[in-house]
Amino acid sequence: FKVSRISTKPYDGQKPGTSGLRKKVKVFAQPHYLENFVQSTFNALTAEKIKGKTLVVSGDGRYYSEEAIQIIIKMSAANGVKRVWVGQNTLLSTPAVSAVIRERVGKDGSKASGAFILTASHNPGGPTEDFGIKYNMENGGPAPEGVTDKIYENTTTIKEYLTAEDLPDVDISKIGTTSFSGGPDGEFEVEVFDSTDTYVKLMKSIFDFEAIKKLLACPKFSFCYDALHGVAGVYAKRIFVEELGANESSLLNCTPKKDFGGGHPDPNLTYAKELVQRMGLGKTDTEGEPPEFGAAADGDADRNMILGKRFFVTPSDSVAIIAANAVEAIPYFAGGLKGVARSMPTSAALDVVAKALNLKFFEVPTGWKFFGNLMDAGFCSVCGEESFGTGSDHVREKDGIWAVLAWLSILTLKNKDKLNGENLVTVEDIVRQHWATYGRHYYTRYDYENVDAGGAKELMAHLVNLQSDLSEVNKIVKGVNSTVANVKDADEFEYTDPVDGSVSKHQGIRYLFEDGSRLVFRLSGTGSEGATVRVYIEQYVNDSSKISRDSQEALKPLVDVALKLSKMQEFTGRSDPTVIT
Ligand code: VG1
Ligand code: CO
Repeated sequence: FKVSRISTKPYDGQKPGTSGLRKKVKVFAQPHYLENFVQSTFNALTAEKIKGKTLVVSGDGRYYSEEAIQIIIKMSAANGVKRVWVGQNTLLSTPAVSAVIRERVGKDGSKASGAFILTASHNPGGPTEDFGIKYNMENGGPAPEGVTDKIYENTTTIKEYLTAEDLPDVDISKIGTTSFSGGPDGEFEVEVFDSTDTYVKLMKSIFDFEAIKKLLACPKFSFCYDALHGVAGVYAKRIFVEELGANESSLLNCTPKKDFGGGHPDPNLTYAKELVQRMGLGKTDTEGEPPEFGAAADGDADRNMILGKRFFVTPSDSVAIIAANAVEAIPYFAGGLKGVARSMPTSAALDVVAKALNLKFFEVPTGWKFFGNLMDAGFCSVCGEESFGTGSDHVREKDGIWAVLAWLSILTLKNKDKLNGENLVTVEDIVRQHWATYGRHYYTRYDYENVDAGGAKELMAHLVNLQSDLSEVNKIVKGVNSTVANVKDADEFEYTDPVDGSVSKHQGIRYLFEDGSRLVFRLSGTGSEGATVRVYIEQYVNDSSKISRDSQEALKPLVDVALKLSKMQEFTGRSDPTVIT
């Protein structure tokens, strides 16, 4: 094949956000748009990290993935990449990509040095919806800010890209290797492989599948998993049904679709409607008794929502409960946890566990890329975000299926003597027991999606301004509700990476109250249109008579304060949030 140099001009706005570049499909489909980003990535990595190497290219299978993969294959060949690995039918979950980079060995002993992940994660897909791309490094984790900044810089000056125009399209529906000769750097190869093998092997090395199987076989236990038509379905079938013996009818929406069946593949109480209904949490009653355990994933299967019968587990509690039980419940952690970490807006439930168990603890900015350095340095085993992301150092991404297996392992542990008749310990029991031991962090997040970007910026600027005068802040607080504690501190979160010393500024506006309550305000970095304002609201109670309230009710005074302090309605024109989690 021949290498062509194609002239191009920069596009505005190719700055990767919290997790890669996400735009409408029609933006990505403009001439040279994707090509500019891919070439800018190659240039940022430098030829040394590209030439002769193996790259993984796959994703959640959303609309435009097939076209994008063929483009990236041709550009890889032209840039001197030796080998491209593609999951069958373009499919690899984000955590599976991470696992493939870290674990998979090719026939000739080759290992991957990085990956393009094609996903916009929890954003909807289809011709009028979102596509996305991000680059992961040789440790299996998202490119750090140093690299994404360089990629962005390159997109602003790019003049040409390299591609192999005459390379025929590769059939990515069939497993096998296709070789092409005659390139300037010798042979080039595309290998299409099974999307699940490497990942399933890894999961089997972490969890006790035999024990979990017994729980699933117990007549008193029932299970339901909703993949929201994302890539998780492929793994759910293989792991829950084929390996663990769950009934096929336990699976909802487990056939991946390019447009996620028209839905919003975000596992929360608003968008995972069918599962919420089945678990008895819907507005109307379901027919019959809901399952004991339910879970859902987002489009690329790195997120998870955990539900019990008529019971929602807040993600911030979920990671704390996993950390508290990991050593006993999960063979991978039998030797102990190296440490734990959470993102800043995530509740302090994990902090309390870390303290009680005397574990190293870290608070990082939003986005999984910040956990990777801690894990590589051996500082952290389990980590999580309030945004339905939970994971461990088995890969360098959050992992939706892993979180479900972790919960199944905890349920297995708590029920090990009960499988022959007695009533089972439920998800709700486990959470309530946790609150009784460690106290409860009431937690909620209000999202105002797709508001005017200008208004959102002004709102944030106003909140920063306000921080200079806490007596003024406390006047507003007391004016809204005199029972709310005083604000004792307010700042913008800034993070210095303890491993490489890099500094990330402006990572969210915090208001910290005397009783430990917190309000956090951030703008989303994953949207593709307008702006999304996120408000995180948290309150800790350690008095056992106060841990059983409804969380929206308990948090109402703080929510009122948040809306007043931020002048939410004034700046965004919204009287209500789009989503409450
Ligand atoms: C959101 C979440 C963040 C998560 C990120 C990627 O980012 O808040 O916690 O890491 O999505 O998740 P933001 O900037 O929109 O708040 V996913 O599942 O899109 O890879
Ligand atoms: Co995701």
